[in-house]
This record gives sequence, C-alpha cells and structure tokens, in this order.
Amino acid sequence: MLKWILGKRTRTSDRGVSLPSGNLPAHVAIIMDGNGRWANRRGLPRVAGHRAGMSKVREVIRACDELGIRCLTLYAFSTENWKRPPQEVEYLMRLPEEFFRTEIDELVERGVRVRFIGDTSQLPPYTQETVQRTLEKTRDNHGMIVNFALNYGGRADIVGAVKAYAREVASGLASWDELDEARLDAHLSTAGLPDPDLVIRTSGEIRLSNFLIWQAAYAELWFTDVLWPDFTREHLEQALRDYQRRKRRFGGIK
Ligand code: V0D
Repeated sequence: MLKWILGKRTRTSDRGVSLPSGNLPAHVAIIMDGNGRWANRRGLPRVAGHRAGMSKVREVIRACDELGIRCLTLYAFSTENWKRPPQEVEYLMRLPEEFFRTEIDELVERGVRVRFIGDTSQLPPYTQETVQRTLEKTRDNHGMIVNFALNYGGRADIVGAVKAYAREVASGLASWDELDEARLDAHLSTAGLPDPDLVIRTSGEIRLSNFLIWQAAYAELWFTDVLWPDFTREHLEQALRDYQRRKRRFGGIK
C-alpha cells in the first residue's frame, strides 16, 4: 500500500510499519547465517535449518521487490562451506533445484533477473544445470536483480579479476599502466552491478567473512543476533530504517 506522509511517498507493509522510500539502498547484500544453529536449538537436523532458510529467501526477495530495492545479493554458499559433512553439502546443492521448481514462476512474474557470482564450474552437474536454466528463464527480465553467491570468495574474486585483466594485457587489448580501480572493478564477478550500499549479516557474527570484500569497501554494515530462519520482513525494514537514518545524519554534517 502506498501512502503520503509529510510529502514523502511511503510504503506500508501488512503490519502497518511504514518505510519512507527516500534514501533506500540500491543494492542490499545478505549473509544468511544461523540455519544450522536454528535447527540444533529445535533438535532438528541441520538440513532442516537450510530448508527453513530457503523459504526466507523467497520472503526477502518479495519484500525487496515491493520496497523498490534494485539489487539483492544473497550469500548462499561460500568457498569455506565445502568443509561441511558431505551429506550436508549434497543437500545444499539440491536446494537450487527445489527453489527453481517452486519459485521460478513468481520470479518471472515479478520480472526478476537472476545472476550468479562465484565459481559455479565447481558445483555438481545438477546444480550447474539449475544455474543455467535459471539464467535462461530470467535473462530478458528488467526488474530487480537477484544475485546468488554460490561457491563465492571475495579474495578469489579479486584474483580472478587480476587474471582476466592480465589476459587482456597479454593479448594487447589492455595495458598495465592503465589499470586502475574502475578497470579492476569491471573484471570482478559483480561487473555492471552497483556496489552494495548495505550488508546485512544474521546470527551474531560481526565479520564480512570474505564476502564482497572489494565491493563492500564503503557499505553500511548491519548485524543482528536473529538467526536467518527467524529473519522477517520487519527485520529487513529495521535494517533499511537504520540505513536511512545513518545516511540522513551523514547528510546533516556534510
Ligand atoms: C542454504 C540460507 C536458495 C543459506 C538459504 C547451493 C543456506 C537457503 C538457493 C538458491 C541455500 C541458489 C541458486 C538458485 C536459486 C536458489 C540456495 C544454496 C543454499 C547453496 F538459482 N537458498 N539456498 N542455494 N540455502
């Protein structure tokens, strides 16, 4: 529902919490942590937490789309996550398939374009197939970008960008003298996306853990003890309000 308050357009969610639409982040990135802990606390297997976490992915995509966030990056699998027990990794690798099956119609209806960052070539073949199918199904959409980080690491992203640039130098398309931040940025996996303005991490850890370390250089960081499967639209709106307040304060002293 759209409302006007003090001359500002606001959106009101189901529970009546309103969020002014000014100064919203263009790009929100989320470290979705605490799924295993959520399950442990309930005496459930860890994979039950991952499943519960996946339904929060759906909820957060919807909320961001409705609030007018242009780009959402979700850290679904880090390069460190391979250290987990093989059955848990296998379960995680099947989640994209399930997500595709249950969510693709709504994503297409919303005009969402799905992208991926991270080394997807190392994922099992069935996961890579889902990645491809999702890309193809949403390629021509022009709405919000949902960017899944799968087998992603920030340092590897930077090394990959340097290597890609080196290949251009070797082939005579570029020179080392011309290398600057913008040109390196253009070779990262996130090329073409705005830098994240706001990084959210659930589950009480106060670290970036190798997530978008180059891109998040100027991002606002928002941490909560809430475990990812307990994260709601209200928590998201709280993060966005805090972001807006920080920006307003910053604007005041400039
Ligand atoms: C588990 C919490 C959606 C974090 C969310 C492969 C850990 C649920 C996807 C997904 C995962 C990936 C690609 C795609 C569509 C959906 C996902 C993984 C884990 C690891 F095209 N949730 N999700 N992928 N979890």
